[in-house]
Amino acid sequence: MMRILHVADVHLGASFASFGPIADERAEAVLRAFRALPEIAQEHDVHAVLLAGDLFDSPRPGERVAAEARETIRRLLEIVPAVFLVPGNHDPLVLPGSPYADLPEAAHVFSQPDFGEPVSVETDAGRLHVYGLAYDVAHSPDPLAGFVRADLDGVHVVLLHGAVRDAPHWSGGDSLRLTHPELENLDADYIALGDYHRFRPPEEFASDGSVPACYAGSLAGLDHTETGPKGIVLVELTPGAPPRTRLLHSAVPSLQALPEVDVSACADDMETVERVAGLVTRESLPVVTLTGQTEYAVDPSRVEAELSARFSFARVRDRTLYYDSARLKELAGHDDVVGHLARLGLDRIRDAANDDEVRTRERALRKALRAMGAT
Ligand SMILES: [Mn+2]
Repeated sequence: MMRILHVADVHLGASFASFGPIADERAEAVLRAFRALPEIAQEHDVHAVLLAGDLFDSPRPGERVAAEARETIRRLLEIVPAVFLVPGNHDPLVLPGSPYADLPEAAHVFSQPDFGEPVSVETDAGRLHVYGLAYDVAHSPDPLAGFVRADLDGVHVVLLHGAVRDAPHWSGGDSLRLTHPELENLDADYIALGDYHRFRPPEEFASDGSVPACYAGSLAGLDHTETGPKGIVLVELTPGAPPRTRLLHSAVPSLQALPEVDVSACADDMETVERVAGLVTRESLPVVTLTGQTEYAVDPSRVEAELSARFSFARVRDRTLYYDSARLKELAGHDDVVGHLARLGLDRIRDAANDDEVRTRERALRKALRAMGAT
């Protein structure tokens, strides 16, 4: 059985700006996780490593990043007989000074826009043939049509960076576009994909294993939308059988999506914070959406600040509703400025044309009440 590490979308040199004050820390953690690849390759006794594009966040990511990549790939080549790379849409080979040109010679970078003959290597688990290309829309908009499986014994693997049409991240741009039938017809034992940032095993392409394609996903969430476990894929390949894949989690803290946390029983922001905190898995960074009809006016920025202090990073989206609360009705009954404000706000909410407008108007009312110290 042949074992391969499939890595994609590391985005070395990315700013991680969406992580605010911990952006630099996050960038360092991602770099550390990347540097750990040789140890992981050794631990799992793999026969080859595939990097499926967007290793770098930009075509010219700077000398430090280039040197780190060079060094890690050099160390990888001490562990495995072969490392294969394709560029991605973030790090195309179009500009001079690409860090891909600087990698150790034994690493194989596919730099041509068409599939040619595979690159073949001998491994302890037999021969491995890898096909790849550097997508160039101007040269060849549909390079998959040119794929020919070589008549050679061993395991045949295709390495690509591209967007599959039925994937949620499908979008325009100059990315390689892949269709389901194209992948199904590609006569390969494994199709290692990069571009989509969530792990998508072959079973998600076809439940019967007929499409041996897999997205490794990003090594770590690049922004707070990339929730869930991230890492690298360990692939086990036996000729004639569907590939078996397993996600090895990276050590970079993952973002935990908490899509609907009902906080209607919470009496204030601190109780809301406790409620959320109790749901967060150890070492995860919460990305939470608060819901429910509350009896107090949630201050999402305060909740986010408190959670960030505990978990080093948090994102809070507020979908709670307050306008139907007994507390607000009581405020509206006051014969003073606060009562007037509450009545005005409630009237405006009642006249709202849709749910979005309700939420916008409610948020405005909450802000106004908060400013008056009356929530
Ligand atoms: Mn990417």
